[in-house]
Amino acid sequence: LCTVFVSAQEGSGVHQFVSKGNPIITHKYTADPATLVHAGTVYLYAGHDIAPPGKEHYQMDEWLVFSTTDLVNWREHPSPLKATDFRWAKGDAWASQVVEKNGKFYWYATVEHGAIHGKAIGVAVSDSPVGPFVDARGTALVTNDMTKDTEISWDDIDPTVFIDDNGQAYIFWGNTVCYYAKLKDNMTELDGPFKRVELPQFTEAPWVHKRDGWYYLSYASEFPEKTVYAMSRSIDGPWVYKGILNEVAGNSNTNHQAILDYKGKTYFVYHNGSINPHGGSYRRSVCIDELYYNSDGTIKRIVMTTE
Ligand code: FUB
Repeated sequence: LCTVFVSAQEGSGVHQFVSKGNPIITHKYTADPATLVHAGTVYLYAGHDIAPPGKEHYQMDEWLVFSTTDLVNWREHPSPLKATDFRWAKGDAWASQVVEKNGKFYWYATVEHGAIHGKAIGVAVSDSPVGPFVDARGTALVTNDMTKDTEISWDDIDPTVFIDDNGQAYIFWGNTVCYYAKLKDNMTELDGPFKRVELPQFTEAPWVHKRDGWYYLSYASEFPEKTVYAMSRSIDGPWVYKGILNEVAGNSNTNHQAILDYKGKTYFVYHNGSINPHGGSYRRSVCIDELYYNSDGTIKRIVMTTE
């Protein structure tokens, strides 16, 4: 891996680096980005790919957090959460997202459950966007034995949480089937039964955002994946498929997006496998490109500056 520029700040555990284009982080492999803006700062949460060269499977033990106020100069904070910080989990720090509600930060994360076969979703909480985070429940929020629609044991992955203008929070997640449910005001319990979202060729990685009265649900479709999106006037649908945002992102089967509004621009944050020679689907790297809307609210196809 090539290090762009890294300098340790004595004693703080925070490292600084300058991003010189895509991928934005080159001193370690980062995947499954999720972004949060808090008090004028962008926080980027990512999984940490550590599969050694030659291992063609995910190896991910912890999540990482980075912050910036210009998308160029970055700070890397000490890892604030590991999969095994959920004591009921046995590993696999897969995709996650952090949201803020009532001054607390809630981290919804995919892990492998230790006792119930398959992937599960936990939630950790902190008073700070950079942690420390602690398991908020002591048990999983969603487990594989709750959702019976598929044969696979990894259908309960990739949580994304969206808080609507009235304060109501929703969690969407899934692989092969996209599920969603309301969250209670405490953010740590489902509020009522979960439902399915009908979407064409849904694979995984849902991300929900809202703009000018439209709800947008972007997601990974097919495999290798492309990112596509649907729009709706209601969070409960019906969702109308609107097309492709980007094609397979350079040398990785997955590209797991987040959509970030910051300082008047919108950004498409995703990962690719472009760092050679080892990159690929299990050694991924976060990238950022601008996202543009058409006047009718639809989204233009992303121009990936790496390709
Ligand atoms: O990083 C592990 C898995 O790969 C994620 O949960 C999926 O979204 C895909 O990116």
